Amino acid sequence: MFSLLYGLWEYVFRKEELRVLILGLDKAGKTTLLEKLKELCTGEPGLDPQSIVPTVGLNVGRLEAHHALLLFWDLGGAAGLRSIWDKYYADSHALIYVVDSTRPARFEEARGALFKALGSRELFGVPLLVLANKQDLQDAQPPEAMQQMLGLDDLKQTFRVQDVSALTGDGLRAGLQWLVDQIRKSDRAVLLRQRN
Ligand SMILES: Nc1nc2c(ncn2[C@@H]2O[C@H](COP(=O)(O)OP(=O)(O)O)[C@@H](O)[C@H]2O)c(=O)[nH]1
Ligand SMILES: [Mg+2]
Repeated sequence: MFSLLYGLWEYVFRKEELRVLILGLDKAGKTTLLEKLKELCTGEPGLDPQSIVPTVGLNVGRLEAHHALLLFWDLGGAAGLRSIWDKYYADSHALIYVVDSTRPARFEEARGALFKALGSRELFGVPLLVLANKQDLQDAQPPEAMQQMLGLDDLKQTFRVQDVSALTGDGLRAGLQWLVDQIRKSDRAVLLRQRN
């Protein structure tokens, strides 16, 4: 009897793990973002930004926020490393795409890599949070300009552009809250639940 009730309790209150893929070009600020998210969610300081080195493989972060267990995958963004991105598509509930707002010269490359990913069948309907990063720097483009320059108005799925600084943490809580809300509303979450 106890185990039956416990099983029911676990079923009702168990927190579902939501998997979030973090993509973007190299040096966009993905790893700095993940470390800052860890700090915001746990209260413990993340890695010192000075000690973050370019990501070759994968960084993983497991965090609890907004009543959800979140598993983040931060993949290397250098051109030669982007070929492994698609191994993670099918299992992701949501996508965070990080862009360096101070580098207009790379917006076209960032747009190309994003649309290539979104063109994959395995990312169909994925909620997308685009982070216009490095807003602490003076020459950062505002999010409206980024939305236009990245051609996001052509997108079919739910998306939001959030101005953030991965270094200071500004804007990250609002972005994450939006993403978790969107995951909960998305048909994709239902599909992934059925598959697991
Ligand atoms: N000023 C500023 N620098 C940042 C920010 N985010 C990342 N950086 C810097 O950008 C560089 C690349 O960051 P990193 O997290 O390694 O980028 P990744 O290749 O996308 O993982 C590092 O020197 C970071 O300190 C930010 O929000 N503001
Ligand atoms: Mg990195």
